[in-house]
This record gives sequence, structure tokens and C-alpha cells, in this order.
Amino acid sequence: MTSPTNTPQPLAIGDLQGCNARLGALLHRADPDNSRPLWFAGDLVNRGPHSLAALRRLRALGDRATVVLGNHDLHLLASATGVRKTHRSDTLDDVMLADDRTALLDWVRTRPLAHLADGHLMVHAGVFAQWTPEETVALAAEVQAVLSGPHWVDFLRVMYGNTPTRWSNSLSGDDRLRTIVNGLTRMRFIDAEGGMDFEVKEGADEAPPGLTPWFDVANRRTAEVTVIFGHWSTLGLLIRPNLLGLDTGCVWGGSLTAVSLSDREVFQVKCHRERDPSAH
Ligand SMILES: [Mn+2]
Repeated sequence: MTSPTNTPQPLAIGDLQGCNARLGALLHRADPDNSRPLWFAGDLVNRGPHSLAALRRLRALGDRATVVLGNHDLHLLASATGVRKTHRSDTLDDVMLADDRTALLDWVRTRPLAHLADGHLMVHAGVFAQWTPEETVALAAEVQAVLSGPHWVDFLRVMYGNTPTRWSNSLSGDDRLRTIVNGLTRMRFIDAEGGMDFEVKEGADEAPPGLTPWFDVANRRTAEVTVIFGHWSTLGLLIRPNLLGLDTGCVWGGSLTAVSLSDREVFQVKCHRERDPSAH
């Protein structure tokens, strides 16, 4: 341990996607005293078997859990409100039918989309190169304010779409919020013009010509902090001095990963294959 104190050090945890039992196994190893702050990189639910149990567990953790929303968490909100049709690979019925459904959905929609503390910036997918850590949090807060407010369902109706692909400070209204959401929750590759590509899901080594992983875009202004993210299971575990990519594909039969932020100790549990990648 590099930490000189007994203060419990945060653990950052990758995409759960309803794999609540595997989370239990992971925490049994990584946090046996139930004392560490837990950071979750989003996609808490869907595709896996136990979305309801996962949400109840995280909500019950109270201040000990820091969560950022992922695209599947937003999809839960949109499906539950009838804004989007349920996809045939969705596994959200247990949440939809739960007695505490309203409380759980309210908890989800009041979570942030970015979290910055102690030199670590956590988002679900990525950040535009132009954004500083502080700007990232401020832009995420613009979205969180709408999702937390009385017109959140109206916002979900205009949130979906692939354009604009490029960030500009001059964006306003729905286009601005949609671009923030897409950057924070769906981004993988960036094209030569600085726009998000929503087609390619392969790993960074198999990037088509002209596409760059968002974290390798030149002059990225979040490079001075460690960015924690998930969303990109084909990358596998990515650890660099200023990056922690934590989606190791639990729901696809990979593993669920936690990394200790102080000393970067890695904890992993093997996962059952809950979904067939060809059905993605
Ligand atoms: Mn995702």
C-alpha cells in the first residue's frame, strides 16, 4: 500500500450492466470491510441479469457510491417513460415492474454525468479534446439540471440522435445538450474533422484509417488529470498514467474490474456470458 493512512481509498468499477452478483463477488475481494468509496463508471443496468438488484444496491450505498450515467442508464429512463421502445435484448423488466420503480428512476435521473475529484475525472464514455476537466463537469451539469428537473421526459424526447457530431461552444438548446450527452455517454472514435463516429465499436488497434480514439486526440485538455471511463469493452482494461478504461465486458463473459485509485491495485472477477456478442 502506498497510502500512509487508514483512510479507505476509492475503488473505480467498470460497467456493471446488471451483473449484481458479480459485483458482490468483486466487492467481497476488493472491499471486505464495506468501507471504501466506490466510483461506478456507468451502464449500471441492462443486458445483464439483475438490473433491479444492482440499482437497489447502489442506491442503498448512499454517499459511499459515486455514479456517472451511461447510455444504458439513459435508455432505462427513456424506456420506462415510453420515449423509446424496448429493445429485444433489454433486460429491464424487473426495474419496470418494481414497487420502488419511481424512487429508483428518480435516483438514476439525478445522478451526474461527470465527476471530478482528487485529480480524477470520471465519465462513462469520453470527453471532447477541447474540454478541460472543469468544463467537462460544468457541461455535464447542464444535462443533469434538465434530467433532474420537471421537464426531464420532454428532454428525453429530443435527446436521441447522432448530430451534431462536433463540439462547439456556440451550440445551444437541444443540439448543445444532445452533443454533451453523446460525448459523455457514447463517444469512442473521433474523425479527422473532430466529429464523433457512432459506427465503429472495435478496439483501438483495429481503428479504420482516419479515426482516433477520443483519448488519443492531440492536445486533449483533460490530459493533466486521470480520466476514468467505461463503455468500450473491446478495448479491454486500459491503464495509462492518465487513463483508466474499465469496461472489461462482464456481460459478454469477460470480467468485472475494480481499480484502487491510490495505488492502482487491480481486482477482477470472471463473469458468466450473459449475452451473445453477435446479438449486440
Ligand atoms: Mn455504454
